Amino acid sequence: MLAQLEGGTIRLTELHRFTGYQTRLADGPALDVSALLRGIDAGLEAAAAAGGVDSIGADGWGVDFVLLDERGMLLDQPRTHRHPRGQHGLAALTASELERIAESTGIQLLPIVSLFHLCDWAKTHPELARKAARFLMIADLVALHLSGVAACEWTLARTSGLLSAKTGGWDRAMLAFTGLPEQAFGPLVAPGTVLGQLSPALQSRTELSAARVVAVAAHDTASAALCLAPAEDEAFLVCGSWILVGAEIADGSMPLDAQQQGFGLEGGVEGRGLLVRSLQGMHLLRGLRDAWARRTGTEPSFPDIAEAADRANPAAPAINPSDPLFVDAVDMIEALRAHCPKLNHDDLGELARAVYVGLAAEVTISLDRLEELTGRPIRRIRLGGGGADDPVLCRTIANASGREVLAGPVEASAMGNAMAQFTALGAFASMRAAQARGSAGCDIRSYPPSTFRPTAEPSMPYEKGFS
Ligand code: LFR
Repeated sequence: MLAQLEGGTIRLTELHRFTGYQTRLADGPALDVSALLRGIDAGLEAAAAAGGVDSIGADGWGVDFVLLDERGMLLDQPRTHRHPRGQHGLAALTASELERIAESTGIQLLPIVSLFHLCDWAKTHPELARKAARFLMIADLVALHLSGVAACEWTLARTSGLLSAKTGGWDRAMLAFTGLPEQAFGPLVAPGTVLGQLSPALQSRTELSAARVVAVAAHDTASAALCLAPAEDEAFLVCGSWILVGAEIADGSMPLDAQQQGFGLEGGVEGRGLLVRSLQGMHLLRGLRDAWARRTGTEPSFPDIAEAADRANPAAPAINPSDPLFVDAVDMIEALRAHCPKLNHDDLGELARAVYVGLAAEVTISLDRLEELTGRPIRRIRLGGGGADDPVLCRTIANASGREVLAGPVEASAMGNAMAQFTALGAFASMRAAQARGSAGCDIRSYPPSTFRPTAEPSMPYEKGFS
């Protein structure tokens, strides 16, 4: 994304979009790092063609990581957070160990957390584990590729389950759980830190001239929250593959009971904490689209799916999207059938509606819990990410939760990323100042709640999902 500052507001233009860096090995889902970095380089070439840039920053999804040896080579092909090893790592820990992890780190105890993946990987690869010289999250790996500087950006490292919620630094007891050498966990840097310059090799390869590489709020959720800037009586909802429901609170003060209610405390910018619950999100609709395309030979568009859901039988059941069954579902229609046999799996609209209504119900439950935990009423929802483009999702959430949804921008993370860069370059006095003006040009759509509340029998009690 190209970000340009015009009269104090930020304008985003898409330069290059790519996929193809997710792959599947015999043991489960993995990442193709070369494809990822090739896509980044193609983006740099597009930036050069657009006239060049002053700075570059990488943000990305949480919890996925790589391990490098002392020559900077991958020790093993990274598996994604959807890989079953996270579940194995978590299951191997005792209840008191898990309690200690929850207390020290403030994380949600989900199988996707890096700590659980590392525990299992180190146990099954003891030889390789001994050689681990550098642990990096994916956006940090991209920043290393850009700048040659290996650093762990703090909001992103926070998703690993390896940082102390009290000190903000690596938690040595957590590192000990992983069984990796402590030295592999290098310096942590705050969002807004200038890491260095675009490496000379990349400059000549992409024809992009010198640009600063900035560590932004590298966790996409933290960048999105920075853009969405929720007020005291607002929650943020970042709707991508995962849906993150949360509110900003003072960092370091985990409300009592928050983790039992499925929430964790993550890192925001300028000392803010994000009280967040992760729900499975648009991944369910994407999986449904792909499975439908395989069955019928025609790929429905997302607007087609949303429209079909809108017209579907209102008496059909809804699903609980937090069923672990969906995390790594290879065939989403089969997974929906296994989860709820009563659904008509030959009816795309009925399947999609079950997802929409289930998502909206989980969001509503999360918002109600958030109100209780923070003691603050939530009157509005600031919704960013891909879901902001889906009127059926926005309307269903507004109606189910009885709260106004303010939807947009779709590229909330990229906008927050740009805010951190412009602040680091001195164009804004602080990230708060960037928040106040930066996204003023974004198109925000309002979805007021209607008095009609969709009801559907849940196929599984909502308490039973893993979050
Ligand atoms: C959202 C996100 C979530 C993390 C999920 C998985 O994009 O960063 O915070 O739980 O991705 O990586």
